[in-house]
Amino acid sequence: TFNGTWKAERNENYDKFMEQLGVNAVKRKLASHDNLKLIIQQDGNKFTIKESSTFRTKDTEFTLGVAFDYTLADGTELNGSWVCEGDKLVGKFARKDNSKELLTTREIIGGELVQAYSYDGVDAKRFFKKE
Ligand code: MYR
Repeated sequence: TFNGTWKAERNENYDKFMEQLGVNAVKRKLASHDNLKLIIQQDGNKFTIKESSTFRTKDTEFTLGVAFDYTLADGTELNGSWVCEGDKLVGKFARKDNSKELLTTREIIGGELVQAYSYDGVDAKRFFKKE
């Protein structure tokens, strides 16, 4: 289950990933230790994600398989959806400004929530520990 409060602990290749997205160096530096916390609540096909970081707090609700709009902390707008594949959540989003795909997955590995990201040939991961 994804339910719980998850705090970002470490990143893999996240700086390169953000660079590919076009995030400038100053913001990337801040974003690399943004104290991101996700409070995830799943009720059947419905998810509520309460996100908080040094940049903002944001509540997002979505239903698996149903597309929704989501704005990144830097203002980049996405549209897409999450689906469930086995024990994995798979998110397929596209940037509204250039239509390029942003793929992301969430899975629990060894008690950690691992979120993987892929954009324009660059892959990254963030690892979250349960609070
Ligand atoms: C959610 O489930 O938390 C809401 C929808 C997430 C959409 C995809 C998130 C990609 C995040 C990329 C971070 C890049 C930072 C510049």
